[in-house]
Amino acid sequence: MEKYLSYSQEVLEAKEKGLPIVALESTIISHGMPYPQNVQTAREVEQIIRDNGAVPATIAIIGGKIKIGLTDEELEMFGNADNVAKTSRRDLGYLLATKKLGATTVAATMIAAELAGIELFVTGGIGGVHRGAETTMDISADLEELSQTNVAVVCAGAKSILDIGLTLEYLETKGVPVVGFGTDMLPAFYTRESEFTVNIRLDSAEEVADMMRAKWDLGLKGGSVIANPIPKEEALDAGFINGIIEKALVEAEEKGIKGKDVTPFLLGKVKELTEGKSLESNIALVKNNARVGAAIAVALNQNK
Ligand code: PSU
Ligand code: MN
Repeated sequence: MEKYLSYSQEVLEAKEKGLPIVALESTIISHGMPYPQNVQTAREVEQIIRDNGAVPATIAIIGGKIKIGLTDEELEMFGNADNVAKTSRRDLGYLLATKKLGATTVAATMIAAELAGIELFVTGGIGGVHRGAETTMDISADLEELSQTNVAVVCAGAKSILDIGLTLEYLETKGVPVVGFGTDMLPAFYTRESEFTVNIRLDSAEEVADMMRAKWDLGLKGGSVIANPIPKEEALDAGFINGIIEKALVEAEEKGIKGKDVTPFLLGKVKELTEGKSLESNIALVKNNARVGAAIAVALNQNK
């Protein structure tokens, strides 16, 4: 196993000292945001995690290894190269064997984090059940991963490019806890609320850590969705953003966008149609998740 894992100096030291570590994904860098905001955000998110008492580990596939913790040059490369594959569970073996560059999705980052002994992962948005999935069967591998891999995932809820109701049903079937962090409503990424409630509300990092520990102590496999609402000042008007998402969905349909290209296409389109406002919100919510995630990682390190 260790032959496929490689750690940055910072993460290696954190592991030796038993410090709290927060995993971060690289698809958000390579396929979720444009250059150079992607690299700048990745750096700032790492720093927020350090400032809040944990050690960041951005994860990606390089040279036949799963790299846990990227150097500054590697972050730059993943933000700017056009030969980086979006890497989910199905792609890991192929990318390691061929030594190609891979940016890890939520699913692949969870797998890597678990292999590296990291219990907490911060991102912006998870994949889910897409609208129209009853005919396309487009359901993100992220959801299956949440049901079987032992990593808690902090995100800003489910985006309305997805069918939020079906995504919640899927998670319920698979036994994945969906926690509203300081909220009774499931946040919808760009907005603080959706029309759906969560069934678990927790108000502190310690409560989240205790819930995860109890689940894992029981031997129950899988992670959880810790849904943390975007800060008020950065949230978009629900009517405005949902109208734009509708337009983006129509265009994706007309262009015949399929498979792994759907989510990056929709994110790019929404950014274009909001004239960059969605990107600003996206950056703000990831940073907000980094603060909460670092606190949960600290608490998980204390209740081991
Ligand atoms: N949502 C975002 N930004 C992202 C993603 C989702 O707001 O960058 C990425 C994540 O890496 C997630 C992936 O795991 O998209 C889901 O892709 P798919 O829907 O193809 O499973
Ligand atoms: Mn998909």
